[in-house]
Amino acid sequence: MKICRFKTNAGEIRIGLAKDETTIFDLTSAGIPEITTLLESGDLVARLRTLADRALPTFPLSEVQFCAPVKRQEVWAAGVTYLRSKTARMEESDFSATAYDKVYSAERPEIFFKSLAEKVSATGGPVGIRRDARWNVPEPELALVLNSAGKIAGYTIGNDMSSRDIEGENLLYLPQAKVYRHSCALGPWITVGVTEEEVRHWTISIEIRRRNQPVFAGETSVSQIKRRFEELASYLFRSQDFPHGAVLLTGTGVVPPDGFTLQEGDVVRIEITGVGTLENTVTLV
Ligand code: DO4
Ligand code: MG
Repeated sequence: MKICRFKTNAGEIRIGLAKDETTIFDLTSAGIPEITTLLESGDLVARLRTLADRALPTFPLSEVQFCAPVKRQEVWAAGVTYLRSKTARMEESDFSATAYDKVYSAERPEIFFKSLAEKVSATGGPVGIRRDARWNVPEPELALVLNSAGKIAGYTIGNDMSSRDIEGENLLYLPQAKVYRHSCALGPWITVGVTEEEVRHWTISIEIRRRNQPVFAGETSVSQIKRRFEELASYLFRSQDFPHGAVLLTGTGVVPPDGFTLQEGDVVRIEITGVGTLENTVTLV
């Protein structure tokens, strides 16, 4: 089952449940105030089934706009969880190569802060490339949607936009390489009621188009993530409280070739089987 936040033609933000490929149920009309409320439910799938059985109003998907599927959750990101990410980063920086090598196999994963909810771009919105960086890439990632107890309530798509030259120059610059205007996009759906084993069969693919021509395409499997999802979530929640829940990106396994950098106007399309497609246009920030 898939839930979302969406904006109506009248400009109201509402919570939706996918009815079929073209229609959503309006859960706001059933008294669901926010997506975070749903994610706290003990048996979310049963609750959604009960809601779907009621004659709720619907909206055609073609008449609404997706919002980012977060309202108050902080967004965090795990890194170097795929072998591909480790080797790409070791090549990008002699200076930090040992750190990437070590964290890949260390007990404690790399986890960093990525975004406040209100700064996240929705599908159809912008993703940024820094004007003081010369090597910018998208990072297509599976995102865990966690409730306030740290339990995985669902899964969405994340784009962890990154400036590789800034990151490669010195690891202490990581927050600047990772956190800036429009550096994070999420959505469109949160898929619920699936197990980690099922999700590990999903594929993550990315296509970047420039003036309507493909300039990069790549693909990986969620099965390539080295760590268990619960392990990543439990480290995020160690000595931390997230009263509204949190989103945790799980790292990238697709890295464009070293000569590739994003340009303003490029369209980044990330698809995860089981969730949908997150599409954003690159803007210079
Ligand atoms: O340590 C750098 C960031 C790693 C990252 O974002 C990833 O592997 O996806
Ligand atoms: Mg990343």
